[in-house]
Amino acid sequence: MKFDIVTIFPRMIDAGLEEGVVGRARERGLLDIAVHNLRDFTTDRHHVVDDVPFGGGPGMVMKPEPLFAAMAAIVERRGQPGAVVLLTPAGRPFSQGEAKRFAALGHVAVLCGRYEGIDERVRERWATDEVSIGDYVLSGGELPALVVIDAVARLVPGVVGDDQSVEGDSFERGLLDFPHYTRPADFAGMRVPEVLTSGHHGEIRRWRRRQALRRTFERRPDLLETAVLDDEERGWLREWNATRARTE
Ligand code: 4GX
Repeated sequence: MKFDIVTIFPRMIDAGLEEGVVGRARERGLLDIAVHNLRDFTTDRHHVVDDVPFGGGPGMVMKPEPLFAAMAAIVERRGQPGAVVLLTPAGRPFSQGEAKRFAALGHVAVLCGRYEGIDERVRERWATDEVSIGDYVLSGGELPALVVIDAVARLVPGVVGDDQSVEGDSFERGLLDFPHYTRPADFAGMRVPEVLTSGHHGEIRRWRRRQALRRTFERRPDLLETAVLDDEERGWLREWNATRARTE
């Protein structure tokens, strides 16, 4: 999987991609990630990347020329990406489904904006996808870019050691995760649920499914609209809904 990131803060991107499973996957050659410093694509003495907005108003806008030059260089040196992703609060909400789509493309370029945003002509010519990581305002697209790259990279075969671990990820199943415990079985009187130490693997799986569903029911009922459930899980939901209806 190939990524190209365009930013005025390349060290911020580098730092976020050096650690953990993504860092190790890069070392192993599973991920080919190139970070491009936008200032390298300026032609003026002071490496200026922003300018005042036409029409007036506060803040600055990223100039089109360096961004066009960076994208042209990426296509030339690295090939045509399957997607050019612009991080912006005005984008489609990022999701596990979007991450899967990007992973399947094999080569993704990511544009990190700063200031009030980028010249609209960059978006028109280059952006194939506009993505938001959530409804809050950040100072730039670098942190969202790291979020997107991390979520996509984990879906590349071999990046996460254990494929079953990815399949079990909460949003892969459309439900929140179940609670996890490790040793000691008794920590200052706080005991691990007995079923987990019972060795009854069928009962453990059942308990975990029920806990995952219960958490989703309580915290993120919106996810239940699209979750794939079996008969037993639908039965649990019916019970919990009936209890809620009776106590309201
Ligand atoms: N999810 N920001 C981008 C500057 C900007 C604005 C418009 C391009 C177009 C954000 C988010 C986010 C703040 C990153 C504004 N660049 N991005 N930046 N939330 O808040 O993705």
